[in-house]
Order: sequence, then structure tokens, then C-alpha cells
Amino acid sequence: MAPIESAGTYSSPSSRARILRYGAQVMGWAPTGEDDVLWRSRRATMRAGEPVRGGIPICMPWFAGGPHGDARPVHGFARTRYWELGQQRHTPTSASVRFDLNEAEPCAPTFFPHRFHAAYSVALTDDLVATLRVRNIDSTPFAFEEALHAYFAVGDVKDVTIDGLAGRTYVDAAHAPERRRAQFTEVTFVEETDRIYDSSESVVIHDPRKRRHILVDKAGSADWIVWNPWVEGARRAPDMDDRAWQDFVCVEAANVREHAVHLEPGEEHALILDVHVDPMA
Ligand code: TA6
Repeated sequence: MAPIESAGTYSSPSSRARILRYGAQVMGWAPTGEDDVLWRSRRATMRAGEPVRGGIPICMPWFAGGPHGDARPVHGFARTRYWELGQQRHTPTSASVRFDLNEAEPCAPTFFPHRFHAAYSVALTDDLVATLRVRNIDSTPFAFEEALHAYFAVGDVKDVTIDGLAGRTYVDAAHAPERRRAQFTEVTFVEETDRIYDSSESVVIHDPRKRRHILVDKAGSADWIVWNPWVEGARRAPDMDDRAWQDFVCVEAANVREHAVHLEPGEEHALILDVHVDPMA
């Protein structure tokens, strides 16, 4: 399989990002003077046709195996397609770039026989703001799932806590997917974690090792997905070092399962992820 094109670099006066046209995947983002906020695997495969491990993969138009569990590729085809590079804009304080995926002919008609246009814009200030707009360009309604599957770099996931989800319920996809559980406290990591939280609020990732808080805000999203593969999951993944599970946590702004987005012909939906970093006092 052909190697994928290397990432483009985009900079504002206060942060810089690297973005692949393949999957329109943000591969790195750092405010000036900060370590990269996004994690990427040293063993990521960089070949067309395969997903790239790290950054912010776009999962769309289905999540995991989709509504019936059988859709392939896993997490949809948006992350393994080349997106068209569109307009870049600069202001004295910001930079932005846009990517387009025009699905005028369904490429996976068995699983998603619908026509849509997706536009993804990434704006850089001292925040990263990623906006995924999906428009129904078909003559019939459809529903789709989506996730901005962000991999956040952390000092050691065992020391990380996530605020903002206490009082919410979640599906525990790793251990007991058949029933909902309640989150009573901040989220901590002691085992494989793969949860779909019912929440449209913002969250904060506290990372005492890297001495920073990562504030993750969103709009147009009913779910947070929180994932860490832990020891066994990392061993099973061929594109991840055995010990890499300690170095990241995925916190994903999503609309999945019963929160799939319904679009009438001509309608559009926007999913927005806004990431900001504050040093720990
Ligand atoms: O978002 C969590 C999840 O769906 C997990 O179940 C895990 O499989 C992860 O995504 C990574 O999926 P991938 O297809 O990129 O290996």
C-alpha cells in the first residue's frame, strides 16, 4: 500500500498544528512554549487504506461497527480517505484551514448509501477549534454517527483525572455494555476504559505529571467517549508500543447510537471541538 502524504504545518502567532490531508487528521497541536497536546503512536502505520493512530481521527459516517455492528471499515471511511485541501486564512491572531470530503457517489453503499458533503475546518489561536459540518446532499433523509476521536498526550494516565462527568450515566463498552452505569466522581483510570457518556457539557483533563489542565469544550455533541486500552489493549494493537497506553487518553466529542444525527435533504449539522491548555498553578 502507498505511503500517505506528509502532514502540512499551520501556525498562528500562539499555536501550531500538523494536519494530514489523509483523513483530514490533525496529527499534532501545541500552543507556543507547550509540549504537544495530542499524542501520536511511534508505530502508527502511514499507509493509504489504514487508519493512523494518534492526533484527531474523524470517525464518520458510522462509529465502531455502526448501528448493526457489521459496518466496515471500523469507525467509518472518513479517516481513510484523502480530503480536499481548501482555503487557508490568516488574521493577526489566528490561522485556519479547511478540508472537504464530497461524497457525491456513495463509496460504501452497503453500509451508507447516502450522499453527503463534509467540511472540516481547523482554527488555531491559543485554542484549537475543529468544526465538522455534514450536509445532506441527497433526496432522502439519513442518520449518521460521528466522533472527533482526540488522543490527548498525558504524563501518565494512572495519574490523570477528568472533571465534568460526575452525575452523568455511561455505557461501559469494555466491561458491561448491556446496561448503563452512573458516574459519581471524577473519572480516573485503573483498567481498560471504553465508555460512552451521555453529556453535552465541557470536561477538563487534569494532568499533574505534565503540570497542565486540558479544557475540552464542544457544541453539537450529545456524547463524550473516553477510551484507554490499558496493558492488554495496547499489546493487541499492532500500531502501538506495549507501554504506550500510559501516554494518552482519548476524549472524543461524539454523536453515536441513539444520538446519531438525523439530516433531512439540504440540512446541515455542525460538531465543534475546542481545546485549550492552562498550566497547573
Ligand atoms: O473510541 C473508543 C474505540 O471505539 C475503542 O473501542 C477502541 O477500539 C478505539 O476506539 C480505537 O479504535 P481503532 O479502530 O482506531 O483501533
